[in-house]
Amino acid sequence: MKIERITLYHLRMQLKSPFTTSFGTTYDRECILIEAAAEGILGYGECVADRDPGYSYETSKTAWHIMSEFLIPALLEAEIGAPQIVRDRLGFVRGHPMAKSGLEMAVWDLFGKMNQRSLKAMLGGTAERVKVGVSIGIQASPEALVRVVADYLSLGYGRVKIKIKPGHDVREASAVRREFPDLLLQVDANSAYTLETASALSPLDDLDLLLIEQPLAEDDLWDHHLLQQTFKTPICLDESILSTRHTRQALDMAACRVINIKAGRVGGLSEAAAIHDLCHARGVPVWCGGMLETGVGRAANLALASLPGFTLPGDISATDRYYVRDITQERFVLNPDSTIDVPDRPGLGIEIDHQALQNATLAKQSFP
Ligand code: NPQ
Ligand code: MG
Repeated sequence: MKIERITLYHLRMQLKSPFTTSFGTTYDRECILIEAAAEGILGYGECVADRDPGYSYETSKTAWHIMSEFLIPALLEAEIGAPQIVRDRLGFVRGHPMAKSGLEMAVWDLFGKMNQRSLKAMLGGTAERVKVGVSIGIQASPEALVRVVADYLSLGYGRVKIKIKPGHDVREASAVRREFPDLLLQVDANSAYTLETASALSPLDDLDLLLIEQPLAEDDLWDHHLLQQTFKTPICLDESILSTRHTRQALDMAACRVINIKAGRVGGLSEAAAIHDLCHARGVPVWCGGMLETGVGRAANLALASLPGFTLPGDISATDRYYVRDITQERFVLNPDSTIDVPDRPGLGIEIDHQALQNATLAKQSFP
């Protein structure tokens, strides 16, 4: 197969409620939708880089630049026998995993539609429904946080992740634990601590948390190893894990006991599946992270999370949790057992709501 045309859409989507992490507050989420055309079929992918370089160095504009100047020309030239070759084909560009991942996703969707196979089937997924949870931003006070958690529990979410940062950590997590003694609860610091300041987190070790996510700097596996030695609670790495190689090294180093897998962070679904395979073989639990995806990226997350090693609930919430108006026709709904059904139609299994897409589009460009 040869891709005949690729169209990029720079989107801005209004969140239903602001989302605050240790690196800032987001009101409007930016991303890039990729549309790849071949043999009369359209495949879609989502690049999860945001307007600001808070979670990662990539932004919607760096991703647009890297895709349009380097990645797309290489893809348009290539004979693509399978989605798995995209990773190698784009390997000449250093870094920029979110840009690569969005393009690869569009190729997976194209292939699935051409061959009448779901992404789940192509990746080797097994589950028909996947366990999910909700990620809750930093709130004004512990009391406000407890109220927001209660609201999500009433909607049926069985696992909650709360964002923390210095000054908004132990009191918040303790308040939630006191109110909900049996809740599956975890925290995410997005790299807000150092080995020194993380000593303030030691009371978290008595709260029976599922895990503590990315407390230290993304490029600091060794200090995560030192910190893990002082905690019973598993440390989970997110930002630090950019490849299967990092995964192996982090596990060999005992820098963590759990891995968060996001296709965008690791350069695509192929690499994400490879990290899953490595962890599964070593008996290390993994779960599917989230980047406030639109319905497009969320469909891919559900397919990925259907692989057998995804034993912890993912940061994949129902459509209602995110946007005033999403760009897919599909609404993902939460089942009463805190699961979401994995799409089983060809490719990602979604259809674009073209009116919603048009409303969200800031810029659009086709190549060639
Ligand atoms: C995480 N996600 O696990 C990420 C971080 C995150 C659902 O907690 C704009 C761009 C907003 C990137 C919010 C969740 C974001 C973002 C959160 C990344 O660390
Ligand atoms: Mg995280």
